[in-house]
Amino acid sequence: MKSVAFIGTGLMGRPMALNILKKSFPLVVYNRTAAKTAALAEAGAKVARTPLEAAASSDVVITMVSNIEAVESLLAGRDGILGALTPGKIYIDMSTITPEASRKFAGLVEAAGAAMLDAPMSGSTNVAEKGELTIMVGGDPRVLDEVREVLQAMGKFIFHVGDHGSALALKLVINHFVAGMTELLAEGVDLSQKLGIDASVFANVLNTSVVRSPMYDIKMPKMISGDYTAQFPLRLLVKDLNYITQTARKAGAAMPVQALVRDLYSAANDKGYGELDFSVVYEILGKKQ
Ligand code: NA7
Repeated sequence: MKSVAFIGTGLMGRPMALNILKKSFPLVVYNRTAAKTAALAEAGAKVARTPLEAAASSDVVITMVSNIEAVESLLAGRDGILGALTPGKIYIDMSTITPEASRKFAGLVEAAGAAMLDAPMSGSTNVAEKGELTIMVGGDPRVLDEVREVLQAMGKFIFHVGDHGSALALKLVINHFVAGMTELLAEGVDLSQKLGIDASVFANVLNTSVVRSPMYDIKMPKMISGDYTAQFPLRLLVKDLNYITQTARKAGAAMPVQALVRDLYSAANDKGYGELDFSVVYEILGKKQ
């Protein structure tokens, strides 16, 4: 059984690491803010003092952190993972970053003699807790085969997408839908309320119609109740929307709606809603009344 280092035990990382532990993989964890490893230590994980120490004692090293800068510092910064990525080791980055940055990191890892996969996922904290994430994988499929059981501890569906960065490219496309559809939902809820339509009738009809989405089942109650406890914090979606804009620009893809959607979420972020669930974008509409 492969030993695993899990680096980045935030909102998503913690339940994912717990699921690795539940499947009995030997696990060492590291988080910049050490207090966030407490629940994992209690569940039986070892806690490393540096990313390098975590990576040195493990066959597979996973990072699950906020953005490009975080991955870069954990990989190539002081006491970084790269120092321990010797031949035979596999590094999996599950953070949402750009395909371009990920390809650059894969170059560094391969130059050190190890292998790398980009493996972003679809699903928020509740799905992560159940171990039912959809995981997209970019990189050599033979490397994926070597770590499939580790990924299956966290995810229900594992898809190989293509070469380095391809899974992140797909992840950004999926998050374009996540953001756009939730903005459409917010507008639909707002309009239906202003037209006097009962919220539960609206929900029932929406979810038996051709535009139904499991995401609406989760996000509409948040808008109606005003309980925006974060499943996916707005600040991270805004980061993804900026990555989508950059990536689309370089690919020559015109995305006029994406630009509008990005600006709406950015406005909500600027209003101080960044730590709340991204469905809080609904509140921007409410306040226009
Ligand atoms: P969280 O809960 O915001 O957690 C982010 C994690 O990233 C957390 O462990 C942070 O450590 C870590 N982080 C952020 N910046 C750095 C730097 N510069 N160096 C080291 N570690 C850092 O996010 P989620 O768990 O919801 O999401 C993680 C990824 O999945 C993200 O890419 C999403 O878009 C999808 P901290 O605890 O702040 O010390």
